[in-house]
Amino acid sequence: MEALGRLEDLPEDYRVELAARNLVPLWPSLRAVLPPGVPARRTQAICWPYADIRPLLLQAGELTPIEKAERRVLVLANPGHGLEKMQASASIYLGMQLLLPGEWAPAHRHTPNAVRMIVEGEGAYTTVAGEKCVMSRGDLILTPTGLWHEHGHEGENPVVWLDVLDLPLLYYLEASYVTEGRAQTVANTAAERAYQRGGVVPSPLFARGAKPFPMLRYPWVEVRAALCALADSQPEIEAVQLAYINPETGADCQAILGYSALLLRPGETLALPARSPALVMHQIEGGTEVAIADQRFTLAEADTCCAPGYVGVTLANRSSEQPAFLFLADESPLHKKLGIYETRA
Ligand code: GTQ
Repeated sequence: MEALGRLEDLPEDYRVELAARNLVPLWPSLRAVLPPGVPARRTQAICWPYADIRPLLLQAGELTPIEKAERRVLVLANPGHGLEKMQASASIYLGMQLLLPGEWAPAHRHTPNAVRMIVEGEGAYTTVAGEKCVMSRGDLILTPTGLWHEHGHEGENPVVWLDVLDLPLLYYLEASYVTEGRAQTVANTAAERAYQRGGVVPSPLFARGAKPFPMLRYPWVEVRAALCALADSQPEIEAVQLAYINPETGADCQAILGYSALLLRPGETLALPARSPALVMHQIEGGTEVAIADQRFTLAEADTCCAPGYVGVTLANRSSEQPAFLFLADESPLHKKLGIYETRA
């Protein structure tokens, strides 16, 4: 590929003329914005061990009362983007949130979509659009765009969860904002029970549900059991992986980021192909050796790491006796909608 003219090749007075009129020559930057073959990526392969986060998060609990934080979160920031950008990848935000017994994080709703993966503790809940979603370790709770949500805690010990949002994308689109609200009235609980069996959905008087987000809580006991059943029933399957979907449509459960749960069989090594979206991995149970290009991480329970797009990722269960369970988040729904989704061998 031919080298193109540089900015310095242009006469100073010409460059000044251009800048004065808010004009920029393309050719000195063309290769930077359209690099050959593989995109430029700021996203670095990074691991955030929970053992590092936990003491600092508990310290935040002592330093900053919930009233002064609204959401008491330490953001898992990728240094490749600059820490102040609060990005794990181009489109993914990750935060570890702490709620102490008796605390309440007030109701609001915002344009970014959020999900929570519960990391530790019992007794907390999120109320989403009037539905009280109990938080237990490994549960996935959706807070889709525009739905009211607030967090409360009726238990005895700190509760911690991982927030995953498409905030960086919405912020970049100049479409990220919040609306404050009053405490919600709990209208119903455990609507997820209506969708507990795969292949059947409620159809009262021949009518199907019309809610865009019918299922808000995906209990870990159910997902774990489904993973184990899949591993048992299909020993030849390439990967024991389940997608979190909208049970009414079968589509991804949210529009921008995609979520799945993965079981690594005892002793299993799984090579994920290089794909265009960035990928976040969070260890729910067990331990995993992760290889991302020439980087190596060891994930213990509650650890989180991320990989840029267009690189292969290899996952190896550290145990030869127990399965390992991972929660995966990626940008594939977005890439598919944009028509830029790719897998490379
Ligand atoms: O719990 O509503 O990590 O609004 C960032 C923004 C969590 C939340 C975050 C939020 C929330």
